[in-house]
Amino acid sequence: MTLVITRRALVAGAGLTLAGCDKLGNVPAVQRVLAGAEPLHRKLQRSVASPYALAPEYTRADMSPVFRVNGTANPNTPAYNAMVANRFADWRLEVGGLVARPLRLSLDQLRAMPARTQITRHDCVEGWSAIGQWHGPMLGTLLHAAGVRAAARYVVLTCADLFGGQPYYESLDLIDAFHPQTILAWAMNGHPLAVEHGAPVRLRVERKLGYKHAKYVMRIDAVADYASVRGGKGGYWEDSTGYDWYAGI
Ligand SMILES: Nc1nc2c(c(=O)[nH]1)N[C@H]1C(S)=C(S)[C@@H](COP(=O)(O)O)O[C@H]1N2
Ligand SMILES: [Mo]
Repeated sequence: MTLVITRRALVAGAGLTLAGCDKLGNVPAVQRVLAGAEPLHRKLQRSVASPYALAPEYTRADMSPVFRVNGTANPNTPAYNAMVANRFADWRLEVGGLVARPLRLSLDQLRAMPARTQITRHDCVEGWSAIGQWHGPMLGTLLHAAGVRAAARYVVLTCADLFGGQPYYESLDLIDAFHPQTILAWAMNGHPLAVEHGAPVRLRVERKLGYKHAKYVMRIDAVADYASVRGGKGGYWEDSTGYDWYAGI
């Protein structure tokens, strides 16, 4: 029962105005989830900042003249190269797992969705930051359309680039998935997303470190837990180097 109420509160959060976000943080059901059986470090992070606090947003004048490229600069697989050659006309974003209505969206369909524009700072653990403008629908809007089932607690994003034959992947809890600044960006600095920055669509999850911002997103699955996914730590870097899953900033 608690889960159902919580899920509704989170879905409502996706549609809130920015000014309303503080109020959502006070919803008892949301507080219960925060105080629930979460790992200690996550509980501590949530206790010092509202889960709906927003990352700072900047002005056009603050935008970095050069936004560094990190990690994969081109997936360069036969499947990806074929999609690039066809200007992503055959690309489809699949939303599945624990959802009532699985989605299969074309780039045109994604671009037709209501979108948010945000100028934010990207912080990479390798010691660099850059400010850029991102534009795309809130992930929450897609999850709402798909109808996340009560058993779901996380979303797993699977990418087009391969590491040792396995795709890059990342995961978020539903609070971060429905955060207003968590978007599927298809434009950067006013232009369609370039291949080196994750074309055609990459995640922006502005309260998190750089490696959570999955580029080349192909699939999004709602899951009850990520322990049974791949290495069990919730992401490519989490599995391979022990980087923190929460990665809050
Ligand atoms: N699919 C995919 N997503 C990824 C990566 C990657 O290698 N593959 N690298 C991550 C890291 S460590 C960072 S800092 C950012 C870099 O994004 P940028 O190239 O747009 O600067 O993407 C993140 N998302
Ligand atoms: Mo990074």
